[in-house]
Amino acid sequence: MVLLESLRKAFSLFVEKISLEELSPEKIKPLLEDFKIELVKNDVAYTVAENICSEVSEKLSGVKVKRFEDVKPTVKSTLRQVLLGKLSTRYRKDLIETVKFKLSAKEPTVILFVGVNGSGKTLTVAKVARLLLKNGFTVCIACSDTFRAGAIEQAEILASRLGIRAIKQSYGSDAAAVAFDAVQYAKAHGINVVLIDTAGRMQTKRNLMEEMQKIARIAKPDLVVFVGDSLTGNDAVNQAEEFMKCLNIDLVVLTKMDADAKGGAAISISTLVDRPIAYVGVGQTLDDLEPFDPEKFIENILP
Ligand SMILES: Nc1nc2c(ncn2[C@@H]2O[C@H](COP(=O)(O)OP(=O)(O)O)[C@@H](O)[C@H]2O)c(=O)[nH]1
Ligand SMILES: [Mg+2]
Repeated sequence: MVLLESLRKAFSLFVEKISLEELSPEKIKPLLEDFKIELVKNDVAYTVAENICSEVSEKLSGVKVKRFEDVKPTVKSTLRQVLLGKLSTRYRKDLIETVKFKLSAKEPTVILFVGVNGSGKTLTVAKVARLLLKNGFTVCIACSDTFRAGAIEQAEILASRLGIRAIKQSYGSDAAAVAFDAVQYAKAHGINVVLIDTAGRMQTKRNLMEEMQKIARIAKPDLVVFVGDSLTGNDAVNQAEEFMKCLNIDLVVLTKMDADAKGGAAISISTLVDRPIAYVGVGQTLDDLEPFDPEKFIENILP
C-alpha cells in the first residue's frame, strides 16, 4: 500500500485554488509559487518543482476558458500530463525481460544491487528473489556485503526462507570475489539469476564506489539496480546521482513507500537520473514489492 497523502493534499489544494481564478498568467503565478513550495516540502527536488510549475504555467496559459466554466478538469489533466512526462524515462530496461533474454542464450542473469546502508538492499534482494521464483526462475544470492556485522547472516536467513543458495565467504573478504564465486556457481548449476547484495557504508564513499566498480568489472552484471529509501527524499536522489557517476544504473527500486507520505523522491529520481523506477518496496515481508506504475502513482496523488 502506498500512502502519499501529503503529496496528494498539495495537488488538490492547487487544483481547488486555481479553479476559483481565471487562467491568466498573472492570476496563476502566485498560485504556482505556493504550489512549488508545497512540492519542495514534499521532497520534490527544487529544480524539478520549478520545472513542473513552468510546464504547467506554459500549458495552462494557452487554454481558453468560457465564463463560469469549471477549469478543474483542465487543470487536472494538465498536471497529469506534466507528471507523466516527469515519471517517464527515455532509458528503458525490464528485469523479467532481461532474465528471459539471457535464459534464451543459456546464460545466468547477474543483477547487482547498490545503495547506501539501510536503504533496503538486502530485503529488496530477497523480495526480487521471491518474485523471480514465482515466475519460475532459479535464483542464488551473493553475500557481497562482507563489511557490516550480521550482513551475511541476514542474507543467509532470507535465502534459507526462500529455499535458495547464498554464496558467501568470511567477513572482510573481497566482495568482488564473492560475486565471482556466485556467478561461477550459477553457471555450474544452471541457476538462472544471481542477485548480488552489497555493502553501502557511506563514511568511505570513495572506497564504496571503487568496490562497486570492482564488483561490476568482475561479475559483469546485466543489470545494476539502485535501491533508494524514499523516506530520505532528496538524499536518495543525490545518492543515485553519485552512483551514476561511476556505474551505469539501469533500474531504480524505491523502498519504504508504505511509510512515505511525500513521494517526491519518485518524481525527482526519474527526472534527474533518467532511469525507470522498476519496483517499489511497500512493507517488510518478502511479498511487499510492487511494480511501479506511473499512471497508478499519478492516480494516487491526483484523484
Ligand atoms: N516498511 C518498510 N521497511 C523496509 C522496506 N525495505 C526495507 N525495509 C527495512 O529497512 C531496514 C533496512 O533494510 P536492509 O535490507 O537491511 O537494508 P540494507 O542496509 O540496504 O541492506 C530493515 O529494517 C528492513 O526491514 C520497505 O519497503 N518498507
Ligand atoms: Mg544489507
